[in-house]
Amino acid sequence: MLSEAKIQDLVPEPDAAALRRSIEYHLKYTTGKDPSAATLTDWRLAVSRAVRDLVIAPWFETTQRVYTEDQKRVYYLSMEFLIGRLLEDAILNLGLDDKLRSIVGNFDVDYAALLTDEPDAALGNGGLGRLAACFMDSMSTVGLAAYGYGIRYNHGLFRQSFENGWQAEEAEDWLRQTHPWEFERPEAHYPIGFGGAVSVDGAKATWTPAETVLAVGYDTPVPGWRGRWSNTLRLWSAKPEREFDLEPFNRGDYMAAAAPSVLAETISRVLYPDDTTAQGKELRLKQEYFFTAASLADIVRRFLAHHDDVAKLPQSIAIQLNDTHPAIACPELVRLLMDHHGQPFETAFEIARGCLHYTNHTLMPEALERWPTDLMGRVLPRHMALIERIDDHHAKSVKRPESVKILDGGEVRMGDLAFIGARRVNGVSALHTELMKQTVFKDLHELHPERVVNQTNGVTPRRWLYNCNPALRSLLNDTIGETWVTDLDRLEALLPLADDTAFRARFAAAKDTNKRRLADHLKHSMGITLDPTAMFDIQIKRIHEYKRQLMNILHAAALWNAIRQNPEKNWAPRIKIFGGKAAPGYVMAKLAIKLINDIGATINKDPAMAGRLQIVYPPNYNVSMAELLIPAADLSEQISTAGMEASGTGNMKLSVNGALTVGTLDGANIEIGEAVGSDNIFIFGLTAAEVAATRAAGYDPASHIAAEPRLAEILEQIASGAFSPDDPGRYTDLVTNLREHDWFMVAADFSSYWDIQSKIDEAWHDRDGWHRSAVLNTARMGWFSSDRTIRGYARDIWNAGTAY
Ligand code: 73E
Repeated sequence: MLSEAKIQDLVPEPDAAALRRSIEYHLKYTTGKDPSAATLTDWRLAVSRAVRDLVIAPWFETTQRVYTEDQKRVYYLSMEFLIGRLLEDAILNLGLDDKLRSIVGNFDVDYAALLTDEPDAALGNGGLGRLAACFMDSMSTVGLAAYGYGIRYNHGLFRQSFENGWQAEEAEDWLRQTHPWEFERPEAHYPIGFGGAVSVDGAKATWTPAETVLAVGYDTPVPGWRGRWSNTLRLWSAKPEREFDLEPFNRGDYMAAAAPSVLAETISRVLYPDDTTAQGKELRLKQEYFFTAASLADIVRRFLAHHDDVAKLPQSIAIQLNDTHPAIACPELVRLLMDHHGQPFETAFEIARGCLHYTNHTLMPEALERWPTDLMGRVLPRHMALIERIDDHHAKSVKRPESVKILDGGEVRMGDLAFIGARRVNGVSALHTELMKQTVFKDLHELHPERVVNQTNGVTPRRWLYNCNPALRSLLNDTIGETWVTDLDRLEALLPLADDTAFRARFAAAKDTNKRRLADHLKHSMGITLDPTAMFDIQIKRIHEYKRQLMNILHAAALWNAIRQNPEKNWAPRIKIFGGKAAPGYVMAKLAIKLINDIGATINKDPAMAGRLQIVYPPNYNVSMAELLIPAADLSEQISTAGMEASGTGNMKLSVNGALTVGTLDGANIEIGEAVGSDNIFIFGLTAAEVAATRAAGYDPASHIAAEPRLAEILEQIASGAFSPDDPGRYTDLVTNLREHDWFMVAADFSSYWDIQSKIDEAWHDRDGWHRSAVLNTARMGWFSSDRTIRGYARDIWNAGTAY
C-alpha cells in the first residue's frame, strides 16, 4: 500500500499561484489565445488541461508500479461508457474546487458556466454504459490494475428535443470542440480484418480478410479518489489503412479517392441508440468485432512484452465482457492463440476460457443477441468456423448436448457462446441471478453449477453523492467526517441522527436547496415555475414498456380526475417529473412520450391543478441532468414489471440521496428494500413469480380494468381523444393493446399502485416521518457503492488484488 506521504507526493497540492500560471500557460501556448480574445470554451480547455496535468504523475506512477510488480490486470470490455462531464469530477476529486472558483472568478469568467460548457461524453445508452463508467471510477479508487476498452464514437447518444410533444432526434457532436482529456496513441494501432476467405493447410488456418481498417487508441486517465491511483480508459477509433486512393484522384474522381476513409470511419461513427434491444445490423457486428479484436491484440501484446508463455495468460489477466456485445472475444482469442501462437484448439480454448468472464444484464428475449450464421460467416469466416468447433467441443463434453447448442436455427446465440467461453458468468442483482439460473441459462447452469455468481450493481459515491449533492455533502462532512467518500458504509453513523430533530431539519434543508437549484434550472431552461415545497416525484430512465412510464402517467391522469372530483381533500402537492429518451425506432416508447406530454399539457393548463399536480418533462435527459434531478427527488419511481429490470442503478442513486422509493419487487429494489427497511420504502405489485404464474394461467387485462373504475375511466378518456383533441384516434392502438394484451401488466398492478400512492400522500403529510425515512435511506445505502461491487468482482471473479 502507498504511504500517505507518497500519495501527497503524487498529487502535490498546487498553490493557487501555480494553478493560475498553468491555466494562463495553457490558454496561451496550447490554445494560442490571448485572455482578451478567449471564449468561454477556450478558458474551459485551459482549465481542463491545467487540471489534467495534475493527474499525469499518478497515472505514470500506477502504470509503472503495475508493470514492475507484474500485477494481475483486469480488462473491462464494454461497447458503452456513459461518462458525462469530466472537469468538475476531476476538480472535486483533487479537492481544487475552492481554489479554482476564485482563480477563474479573478479571470472574470463565470465558474459555473465554465463547468457546464463541457459537453457530456454520452458514449452509452443507459444503465449498462453508466455502470461501466462507475466501475472505472471504483477500480481506480480501490487501487485495482485495470483498463477499460471501448469505442470512441464520433457521435454519442442523440440529442432529444420535443416537437409538439413528439420526440425528435438530432446527432450529438461531443468531439466538435477538442476533447481535452484524451491522448491519441497513433503508435497503438492494429489492423482489423473483415470478410475474405480462410485457407486450411493441415492443422493450420490462414484468414485473408477482404477489407482491413485500423483501430487507433485514445487514452483517458481515470484518477481514483484524490488521485492516489490512476487507470486508463482506451477507446478505439476506426481509421482507413490508407487515407486516400491516388489513382482515382489523378483521374479527377475526388469522391472515389476519399472512399477508403469514409468506409473505415463508419465503424466508429455512431453509437447504436438501442437500450436492451439487440440490433441485427451488419455494422453493429463490425463494431463489436472491431473493438474486441483491437482490445485483445493490445492485451496480448502487453502480456508478451514481459512474458513468453501464452499458457500463463489466465494467471496474469482477467477479461470482463460487459454483456454479450464483446462475446466474439472467445473465438477471437482462440484464433489468436491457434493461428498466431501455434496452440492446438483444446489448449487455446482452455486458455481463453481461463481469462474470460461474462456479465449478463437482461433476460428479455429481444435483448439477447443472435447473429444469423450466414452474416457471421460472411463478416468473420474464421470465427464462424471456430464457433462451430467450440459448440461441438462443448457438446461432446456434456450429457445433454441438444439443449445447449450455441448454433440454433441458423443463428449464433451470443449468450450461450459467452457462457460456454467464460470462467464465471454473473448477474447484476440477487433476483436477476436467480432468474438467470432458472430461465435463459437453466440448462447451462445445470451443467456448470459453479459458473454463475451474483454481483449486485453499485454506483460511485463520488459522482452520485459527493459531486452532485454539495448541500448534503457538506452536512455529511460536518456530521460524520469525509471517510464515507471511499467507505460508504460509514453512512451508518447517521442512523441515530434519524431521530434527532435538529439533524433532520438540516437534512431537509439540504433537500430543499437541491429542489430550488432544480427549480431555478428549469425556470431558465424551460421557462416553467416549480413550487419547491411540493413533492418531487421523479422517474428518470430510458423509455421502455417494461419500465412502465405509462403506468405513472396513467396514475397522473387518474389523480387529475380524483382531484377534480374532490378538490378539498388534503392531496399531497405533487410534481411528477419524467426524464428519458426512446430508441428512435421504438414506436410504442415514442408514443408514450407523446402521451406524457399530452396528458401533461392538459393537467398543467387546468387552473384547478395549481399547487396540486404538475407534470414536467425536460428534454434530453443525460448524465448531467441526472446530477441535477437526483439530489432534488423526494420520491423515486422504480415501477418495472417484476422480473424484467435486471438491477437498476438509478434506484440506488436516488435512495442514497434521500429519496424514498416506490417500487416493485424487481431487480435491486429488493435488496434496497432489505437495506433501508420496509418502513422506508413503498413496495407494491405482483412479484416476479406471480407475473410468471399470471401469464402462464392466461392473463386477462380486461377483468382488471373492469374491477378498477379509475383505470377504466382514464382509458376511456384517452381512447376518446380527451388528451389529443387534435387527433382523437392517436392512442387507439395503445389503449387496445392495454385492454387486450398488456404484456407488461399495467392493468394487473394499477390498483396496487394507486393504493400505495395514496399511502405516499399520507406519509408526505407527516413531514417528520418522511424526513426520518429519507435520512434512513441515505444512512443504509452504503452497500450500494460500486466500490463494494468492484471488490466483489476482484475477489469472486478476477482473483485480483486491490491496493486500498
Ligand atoms: O436493469 C438494467 C441494469 O441496471 C439493465 O436493463 C441494463 O443494465 C443495467 C446495468 O446492469 C441493460 N442494458 C442493456 N441490457 N441491460 C443493453 C442491451 C443492449 C444494448 C444496450 C444496453
